[in-house]
Amino acid sequence: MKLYYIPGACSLSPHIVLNELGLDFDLVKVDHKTHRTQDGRDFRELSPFGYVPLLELDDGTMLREGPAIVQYLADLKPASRLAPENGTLERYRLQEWLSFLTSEIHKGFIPLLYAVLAGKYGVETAKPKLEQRYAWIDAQLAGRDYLMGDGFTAADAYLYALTQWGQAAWLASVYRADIHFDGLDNLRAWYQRVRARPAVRKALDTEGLR
Ligand SMILES: N[C@@H](CCC(=O)N[C@@H](CS)C(=O)NCC(=O)O)C(=O)O
Repeated sequence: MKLYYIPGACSLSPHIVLNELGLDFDLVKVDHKTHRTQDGRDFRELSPFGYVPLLELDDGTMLREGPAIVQYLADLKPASRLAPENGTLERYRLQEWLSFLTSEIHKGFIPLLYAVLAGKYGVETAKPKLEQRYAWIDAQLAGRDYLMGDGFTAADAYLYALTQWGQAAWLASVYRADIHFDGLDNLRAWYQRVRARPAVRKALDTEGLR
């Protein structure tokens, strides 16, 4: 299996999941400016829109879209409980989280990513919405270690990959668009808890993120 990734991008989520599962995999780095892979291929020929994550299976099948990729991976090792069993209400709860993260948080960052083009108005619209959604996540984390309760799931990996964007220097430099987590004590404790996991530390080290 190969995971195509850009350091620090949303592909960090399946990277963490692969580490958590202890699966054998290769990483292929993609240059976000040139869209070329580290072995010199044009990434847009592999991924229609040129975005990561992309998972290449051993038979050459390509699987796209982060929420689908992490569920595919977790289902390879059901005992890991990174995704609850298919067909159970808990599985739909995981999909509820992954859908929320992909549409409300992940894509919520887009106007900030494009803030230079969108201008100050775009930031002033996008930032409070993200902060409101992070406050809601903070409330959901009250009294629980991870998003779905006592155990780490694929949803935690995704939220971690997205939350580290919040205070990135490039956001702070553009119209002070960085997201503040002040007062969100549950979220901050969760972040440190996830960050301390060996699988997460290994992914951060590999991507040169600290
Ligand atoms: N819908 C896709 C979105 C993936 C996405 O937005 N990837 C970004 C990084 S977080 C990317 O590769 N951007 C590079 C580009 O678009 O050129 C998913 O959820 O997997």
